Amino acid sequence: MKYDFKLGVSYAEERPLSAPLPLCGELGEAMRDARQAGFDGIELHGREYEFDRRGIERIKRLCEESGAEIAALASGRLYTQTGLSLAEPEAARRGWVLMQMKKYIAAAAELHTDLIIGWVRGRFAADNPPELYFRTLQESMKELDIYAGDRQVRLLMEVINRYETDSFRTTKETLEFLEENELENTLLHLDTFHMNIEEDSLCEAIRTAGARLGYFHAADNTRRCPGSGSLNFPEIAAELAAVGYHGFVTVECLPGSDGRETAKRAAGYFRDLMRSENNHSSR
Ligand code: LER
Ligand code: MN
Repeated sequence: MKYDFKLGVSYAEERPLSAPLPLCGELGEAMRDARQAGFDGIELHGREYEFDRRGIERIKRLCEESGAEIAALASGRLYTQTGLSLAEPEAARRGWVLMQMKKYIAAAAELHTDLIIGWVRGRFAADNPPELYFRTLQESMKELDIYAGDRQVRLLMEVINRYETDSFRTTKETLEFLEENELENTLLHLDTFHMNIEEDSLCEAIRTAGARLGYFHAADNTRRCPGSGSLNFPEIAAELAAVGYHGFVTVECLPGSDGRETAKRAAGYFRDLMRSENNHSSR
């Protein structure tokens, strides 16, 4: 079976070493490093206000100069830096969050990329019990799904493990939410690190996602560099190919002592894996 994925790597201008972002620092330099290592694109973590006219023009120019695509934009920092989520029980606060999310979506449209919806979903709380949480989140997601669809942007709903979120921890649960709410522009985003904690079988989860799979994060079982641990990436890649996935496989792993080296190793690992399968299947 032919592997036809694009390779991406996660990046933020600044990051704590505990964040699973291999690349950081100046964006143009990170894009050049990513391309040299063998990646097609870079996933950008940032705040919505950074994507103003000037910010977008700069990113476009750097993409052109380096040949890097934007694999996706990530919205998690809106939540981690403000504590506000798409499930805010208070209407004015939720309205503000939606307005910021629309800025991310507008930026994604200009950069021809998609938007990750992960931590910004928020969590249950004493004043936001599950029933209210899901009702509010549904409203938010329906509004953003239409807004994104009108701009040819896809929303990528990341399935995240129980230690970081209260819901959308499995592929099945997340897929049901998308289907029940008829979110036509929202796709599943799987991450091998979270899947290894929550799913009985990683390959079965990929099959469950099937054609609704829109984005994929790769780290090994320890969340270190793919290929360093016990996850079976040849099997995972074969399953991605079997469901017809052609999107980005983005390395979102811990940087270790040298994030650039880690990124290089991860790209090399996936390039070898793809090359050997593609040589084999063309014989
Ligand atoms: C969270 O653990 C995660 O996987 C990220 O993609 C969210 O920023
Ligand atoms: Mn992830």
